[in-house]
Amino acid sequence: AEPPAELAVPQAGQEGLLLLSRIGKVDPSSLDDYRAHGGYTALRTAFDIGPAAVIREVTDSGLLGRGGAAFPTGRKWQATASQPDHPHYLVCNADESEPGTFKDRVIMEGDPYSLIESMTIAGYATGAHLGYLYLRGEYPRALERLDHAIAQARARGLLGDDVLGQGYAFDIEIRRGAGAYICGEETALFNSIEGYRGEPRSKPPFPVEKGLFGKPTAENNVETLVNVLPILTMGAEAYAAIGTDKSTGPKLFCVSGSVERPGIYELPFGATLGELLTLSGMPDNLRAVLLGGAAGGFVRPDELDIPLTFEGTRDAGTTLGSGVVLALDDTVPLPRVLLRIAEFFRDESCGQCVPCRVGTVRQEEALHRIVERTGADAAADIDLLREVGRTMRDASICGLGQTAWNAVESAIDRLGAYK
Ligand code: L3W
Ligand code: SF4
Repeated sequence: AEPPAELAVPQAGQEGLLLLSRIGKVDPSSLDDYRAHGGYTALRTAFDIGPAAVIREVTDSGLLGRGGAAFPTGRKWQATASQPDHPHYLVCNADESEPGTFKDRVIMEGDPYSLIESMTIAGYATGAHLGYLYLRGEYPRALERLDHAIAQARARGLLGDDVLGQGYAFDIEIRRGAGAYICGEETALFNSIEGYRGEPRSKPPFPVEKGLFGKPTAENNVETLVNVLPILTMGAEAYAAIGTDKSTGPKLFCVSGSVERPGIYELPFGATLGELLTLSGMPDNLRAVLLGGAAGGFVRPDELDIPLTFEGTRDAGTTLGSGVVLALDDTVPLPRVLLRIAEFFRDESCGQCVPCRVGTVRQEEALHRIVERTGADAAADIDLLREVGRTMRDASICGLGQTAWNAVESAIDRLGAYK
């Protein structure tokens, strides 16, 4: 098969970046080069201060999960570390499948050792000795680079029975997904690793208590984990000074669609949507922006002053999700985009619960009738969409069903789609 194209990182090599600083500069196949670019200083700091202090730093930094749900990482690590049941596991969620999301791929392909170092720190803090890296199956280059990096780290005593000679044992195993979006949901991911169908479990119990193999598990997104490196090297206080009070630190944004310079951008939380789009070359005829991915929502060109923070997007009635910013100009047929999103959710529903299994089919059918003008009454179909959407949101087991109507709802209510 053709190797996948390298992804665009328009800011690659720019000074002052915290997450992308090594991308394009460091040789991703060289442990020595990683070390020459500051690699493994954070792990040394972690060993110097001990696991409890690492968790304290992460808590004080205000770091929130970057996979979309913004749960406090320090709280998750503390809850895992304090469980009496053993063993504890660390799971890195690298099943990056949200449409329009490609930030984790850039880190894994361009700076793979940073993820290995971060996972080692997370394992140390939470009392885990084994970390699973669950990688999206369609990321062959990331697999190759991570495989190589893990082997090198093992050979050089940075993974294994005695990491850095500090008496701490930690190793990483990669598990590949097989193309199912639902396996990015943390408990479906555990089932997939355990060899079962990738179906979400009911929560609670939360993974911190009963996760992988029924044991206490800290599960974090790739971007969440690599933020731990600047937190430990610069200190929680300096890190927390970046961004806003409630959304601290830097954030990676995945900009795609009708822009001149698509790719991954790193900005401190608090920049506005308009500032990001200006950086990436906004079109004059912008029609809408999909924020947060298929599970997110559309905003209008007159809403570009929305601050890119968890609280700012929530206050504006939308979501930051995993950082998707998909721009659509007025030549893009919006109803077709909505139909495509509905097809995606219908395809990816695991079918375990009725509201989502049936609702995603009914949603697609209604949108299809509206687009093809085969229905008797478009207004009645929009009413049906609302009813089905509400039921999916209220009664689905997991985030897929709960968010499957978000984009369509926002297109109807904010963009006036189908009028
Ligand atoms: C301990 C409690 N832990 C919650 C943990 C929970 C999980 C995290 C968030 O993701 C998002 C959605 C979309 N004690 C806890 C606790 N936790 N309460 O915190 O939990 P939750 O349930 O709010 O969200 P979630 O189901 O993990 C839903 C996004 O995911 N999404 C797609 C994302 C795609 C990517 C990608 O492709 N890279 O990230 C789809 O829905 O934004 O907000 O760990 O265990 N009391
Ligand atoms: Fe499966 Fe959908 Fe139910 Fe989630 S909401 S468990 S994806 S059927």
